[in-house]
Amino acid sequence: MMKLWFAPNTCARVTMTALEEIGEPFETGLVAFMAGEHRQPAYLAVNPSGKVPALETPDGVLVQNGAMLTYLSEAYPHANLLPLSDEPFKRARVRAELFRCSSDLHPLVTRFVMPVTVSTDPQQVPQIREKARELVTQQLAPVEARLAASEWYFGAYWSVLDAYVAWIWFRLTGNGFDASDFPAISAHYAWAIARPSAQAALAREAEAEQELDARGLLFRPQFDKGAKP
Ligand SMILES: N[C@@H](CCC(=O)N[C@@H](CS)C(=O)NCC(=O)O)C(=O)O
Repeated sequence: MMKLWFAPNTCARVTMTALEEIGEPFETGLVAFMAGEHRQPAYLAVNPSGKVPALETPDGVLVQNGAMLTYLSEAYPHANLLPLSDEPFKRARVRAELFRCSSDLHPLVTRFVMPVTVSTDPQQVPQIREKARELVTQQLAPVEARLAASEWYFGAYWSVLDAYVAWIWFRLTGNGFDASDFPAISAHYAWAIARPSAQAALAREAEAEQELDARGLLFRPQFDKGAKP
């Protein structure tokens, strides 16, 4: 059985949604950031980067959302996690969209939500957030264009890109990002999180949050206004 290492509200939600979509039982391992568990040897042995998610598979451990999602889409083609093709160029195009989320958008989202990762000087926070907002806005433009043209990221059918964009949107708007310039992404968010696989992932997160809360370890980003999907 596969095991997903995760923390609630993080990008691990995307891989968790993919696993729910596949529909086979999987285990989870909760990483308590507030207890520094992601920096402790036990977890560093799983993911030396000290980040979630990490996925234990029958073939070994995988890290990086992009790698996990590609692996899962190929290992479980019935789940239609990503558009599959025999043509290398078409496959590369799909990966480029995945990396748009994991490599372009995600680091900017982190800068916006947790400017402390850039500078611990409180006076610099407004500037860091404003620059991140500007760059996120640029990077979201092609996503908005796609979702204005079709219901799902790749057209008529759901894919894990829809889960990825939904997580990015949750993270941004839950932390003070102005949604008004992105009506298509806003609308897409509502139906992306209504999908049963997304709801199942959110239910697992809610359980994990209760567990962390009971241990006094519930993590909230500095700018979290408490927005919940
Ligand atoms: N490129 C990695 C990014 C993973 C990542 O940044 N995860 C965040 C949560 S969303 C994390 O674990 N942060 C903890 C830290 O960096 O200390 C991926 O796509 O898997």
